[in-house]
Amino acid sequence: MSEALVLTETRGRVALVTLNRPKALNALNDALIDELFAVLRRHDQDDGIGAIVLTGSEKAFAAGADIAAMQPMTFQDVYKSDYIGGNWEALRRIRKPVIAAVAGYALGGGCELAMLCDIIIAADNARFGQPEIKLGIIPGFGGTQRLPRAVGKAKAMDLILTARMMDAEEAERAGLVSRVVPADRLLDEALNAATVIASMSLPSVMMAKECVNAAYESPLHEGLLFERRNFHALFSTQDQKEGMQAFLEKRQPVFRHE
Ligand code: CO8
Repeated sequence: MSEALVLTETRGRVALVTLNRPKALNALNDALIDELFAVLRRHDQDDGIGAIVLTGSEKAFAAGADIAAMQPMTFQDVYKSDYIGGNWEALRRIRKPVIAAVAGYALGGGCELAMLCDIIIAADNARFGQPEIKLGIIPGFGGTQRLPRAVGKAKAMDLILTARMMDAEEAERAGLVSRVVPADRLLDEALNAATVIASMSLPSVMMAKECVNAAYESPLHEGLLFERRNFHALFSTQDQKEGMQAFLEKRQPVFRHE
């Protein structure tokens, strides 16, 4: 039997998901994305999971879409099969927080996959870039849209038009990455952050993610209303009563995630 392209294990309420195509630097092909989506969806639907960490190898989070698979494709092939539609697009619908723990290369589709996650924590050896222009194409999985939102137009244009890579420190300065840690601390740091998130009330975590994402897609007045309605809705949860009661009693809350 061929080895799984995506490995997963759970640690308490946290799921760790590892891209497992190290010899090809985790180049993303349809089979890998299908497995990734199946694994993420399973964790998303599991009440026992509160947050997910997505990682690659020490050398590469993912070096992009599989160039060998793409090279012979024609317009008809990619258009008719809706290449990078399907499960690629469906990754957007994962509702629990996903932390990308990035070591080594996150290039092209790999950088785009990291940007699809909710938080990026980078090892100090991480390198980000959208080098598609060198292949005679452009980013196709959100790079031209999410990168400018994360780092601003000037830096996004620079990276996309020159294909240069940005190191972890520059990525943090630019706002793409939330923390940079020594490479040997990467997984611990990401798992610790995920454990903190998973200890919070799940409905509030999911609504917070939904509201922050709405900031990207709606005018301010609509986003504010969306936030306020979700804020109101959380007063219907047991966890809101417990969270506030625990504060008043000066103890830690015991959330039931409902
Ligand atoms: N696709 C297929 N195979 C790859 C890829 C890739 N993207 N990246 C690396 N590999 C393979 C190499 O071919 C090599 O295989 P082999 O050992 O059989 O020759 C193996 O991985 C190791 O790679 P290198 O020998 O090149 O390793 P180096 O350390 O010398 O270089 C680099 C590392 C700099 C990362 C180099 O491999 C590289 O430049 N890779 C390509 C990066 C790139 O151009 N990425 C963009 C791809 S296009 C894209 O992502 C389109 C996005 C559209 C949306 C897709 C959604 C995911």
